[in-house]
Formats: sequence, structure tokens, C-alpha cells
Amino acid sequence: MLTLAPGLTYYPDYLNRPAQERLLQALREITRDAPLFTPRMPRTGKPFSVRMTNCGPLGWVSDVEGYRYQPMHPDTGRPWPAMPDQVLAAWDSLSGYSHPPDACLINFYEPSARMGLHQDKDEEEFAAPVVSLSLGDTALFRYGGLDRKDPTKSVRLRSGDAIVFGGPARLIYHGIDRLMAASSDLLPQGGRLNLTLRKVGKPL
Ligand code: MD6
Ligand code: FE
Repeated sequence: MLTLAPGLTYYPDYLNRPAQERLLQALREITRDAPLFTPRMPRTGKPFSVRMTNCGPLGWVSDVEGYRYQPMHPDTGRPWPAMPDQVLAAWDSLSGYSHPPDACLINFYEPSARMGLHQDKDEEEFAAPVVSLSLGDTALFRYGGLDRKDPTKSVRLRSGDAIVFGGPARLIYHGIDRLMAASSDLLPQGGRLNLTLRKVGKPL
């Protein structure tokens, strides 16, 4: 484990190859029930380059109306599939938080996709961290501070790596600049999957 900044911890190789393959298989089953959708920017409707789906009681969606969590898939209207045990186990071992996550956002990056600098702030419970798991091609992950203009650093997230955004790092700006083409053979067609596990609501 490596501390990149106060509250920002990095776990290289958190999932070994068999665990990555198991998780990938679980994600394939999830996307059969809850297909990847193309999120759009609020107001402008401009599509993200990343496609998404979710598992767990709540899922994060974005469309012209705004960003929000909701219990149904935006295209199928069905509830999101359950979180795999492996995802719940990762939360238990990495979050340091005593309640289960209620959302797991699954981002799929084609080789050319990226994600602009943003904060994860659509949750109510900032006492819970966000736990992130990466599969497939290596990504250049940029992180900064609480102000968009703060200086940034980068770390390469490889298949199987985990990072945790908690405490003073919970609301820092971060994004994905680019993928490293053909850096992993986990996904037959290349690309990258990132899972972010969250506690959205305050515990009852
Ligand atoms: C990604 N990750 O790795 C995008 N957010 O593809 C995130 O946006 C993220 O990794 C909050 C906490 C950890 C993350
Ligand atoms: Fe994020």
C-alpha cells in the first residue's frame, strides 16, 4: 500500500490475475442484465466517451437533466443487478467504513476514451470513501486538490490496482487522461473497466 496524498491510498496489484478474471466474468453477467449506456453531459447533452452501467441498490446516471443516483437502469427501467461478493469483499477490506456500499459505478473505456477532471460529490455521505478497482489496459490517472486549479500529479493504474479516496482526499479533483494501448491482455478487445464503490446515503 502507498499513500499518494493524505487520504489517497494506492494498492498496486490488489487483485491477482485469477481474481481479475473472476471479476471480469461477473461484470459480463452484469452487463447482460444492465447493458452499458452512454451518459450525457447535463444541459448540453454532449455524450461522454466512456460508457457506463451500475450494480447495487443505486446507480449513478447523467443526462440533460443532471447527475443523480437512481434505483433503475435509464434504458431498461429495471433495477440494477446485485453487487458481486468480490466487490463487497473489496469494500470490506479497503474502505474502513462500517456500512456496505449502496452503489457501484462501472465505467468502460474504449482505447480512445478519457474522463475529464471532476470531483465525486453527488453522494450525501462524505465520511465514506470511494473505492476504485481497475481492470484491463493501464490508465494515466491524474489527481490534484480540492480546487480545480491546484497542481496535479499522475499515477498509472494497472489491471488489478485499487485506489481509495477517503478523509481529506474524498473530494479531490481527478480524471483519466488516456489509456496505454495494448498494455493488458485481460480484455480480448483491449480497453479498460473501472469500478467505483460508494456509500451514497447517510447510514440509517
Ligand atoms: C477511473 N475513476 O479510474 C475513474 N472517482 O476510470 C474515478 O473517477 C474515481 O478512481 C472517485 C474515486 C476514485 C476513482
Ligand atoms: Fe471519480
